Amino acid sequence: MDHDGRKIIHIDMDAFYASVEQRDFPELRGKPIAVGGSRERGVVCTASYEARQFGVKSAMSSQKAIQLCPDIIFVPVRFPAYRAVSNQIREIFKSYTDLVEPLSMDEAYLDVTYNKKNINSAIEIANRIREDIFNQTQLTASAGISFNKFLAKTASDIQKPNGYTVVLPRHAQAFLDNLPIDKFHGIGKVTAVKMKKFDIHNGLNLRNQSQYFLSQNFGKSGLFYYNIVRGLDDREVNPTRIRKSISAENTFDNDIVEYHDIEQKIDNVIVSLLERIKRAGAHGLTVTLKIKYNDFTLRTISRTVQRPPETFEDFKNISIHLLNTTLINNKPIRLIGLGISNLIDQDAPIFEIQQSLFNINHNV
Ligand code: TTP
Ligand code: MG
Repeated sequence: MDHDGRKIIHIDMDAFYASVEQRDFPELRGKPIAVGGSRERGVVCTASYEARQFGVKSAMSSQKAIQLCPDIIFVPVRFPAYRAVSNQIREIFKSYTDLVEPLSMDEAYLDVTYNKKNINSAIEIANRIREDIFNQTQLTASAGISFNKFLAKTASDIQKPNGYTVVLPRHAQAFLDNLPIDKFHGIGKVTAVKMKKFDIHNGLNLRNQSQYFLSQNFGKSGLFYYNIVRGLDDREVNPTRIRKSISAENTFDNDIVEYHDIEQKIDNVIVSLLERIKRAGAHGLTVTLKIKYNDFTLRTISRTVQRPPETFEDFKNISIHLLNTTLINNKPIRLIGLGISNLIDQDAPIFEIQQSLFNINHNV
């Protein structure tokens, strides 16, 4: 297998919010807990491993969680506590290398090909980092170790919690061939269902497809799938990547046409977006609505406002306005996305904010 000798580690904290809650409130240890939501309403951000045994997962409604696990305890989110841990683990990463690319509060890629401690073995580095994290935070993390980002990320999920998985170059093709299609990071739920309809159930099945077939059926992502299943991923670990936007989108199992349905799907996307915005602690001035029709034509339309929208209602008003401006009647829709960009620092005073802008892009 082709590779350039890089050593990439992906680290991801185990049941992050839930573990912090169990650490800080000993009465919750060993119990099934859900962070976020309440007995009455809402969505679970994450569940402790005790609750996962009952099938409770991230993004599940709290009602469903109670059905699966009647004794589940709901705990409110405490972002400042998670952010504090996030800062601690980033300092640990930086004591090994400056090539750290955080993906969210609880996970990051590290390129340790050259590292500050001159340790040759990436496995040793990953395990020292996990040990440092445990010693400093009393929390566990899992690691994936390989020669590119895709393999490291996919590997870190395999021995969760508190484990690590190594994918060496000589084992990579077998690892990928045997990997169920749902476990490929970057292949979403809807795409996985579509692949299964083509009888693509694992990496080997995927590798047997031509580049042409994959591009025809999966658009731009087709080439990415063609490459990753061969262990080809030359994306660099980018420590300066600055987050420019935050978005959420939803691809539907069945295309939708009715205005009422479209509105309801937008509501769902707003809920996901709000959660991501909160998690990132971000504020943005430009809202963009994206609609993909069933013939794969894509429309994006955006609006820039003077104060960052914060509430569900703020987003609803703007997105319905954008929807009404761009909607093509009776054309079935397969995907709706919503994002914010033009991110601002919430603590900085807002001196100059552009006039309200209105941009429409039609891309086919
Ligand atoms: P993840 O790393 O995806 O999940 P996790 O750390 O809870 O569990 P795992 O052991 O499987 O890694 O997400 C990190 C945190 O982000 C998670 O603790 C809560 C938050 N989160 C949400 O708020 N909503 C979501 O839908 C997901 C997936 C995560
Ligand atoms: Mg995690």
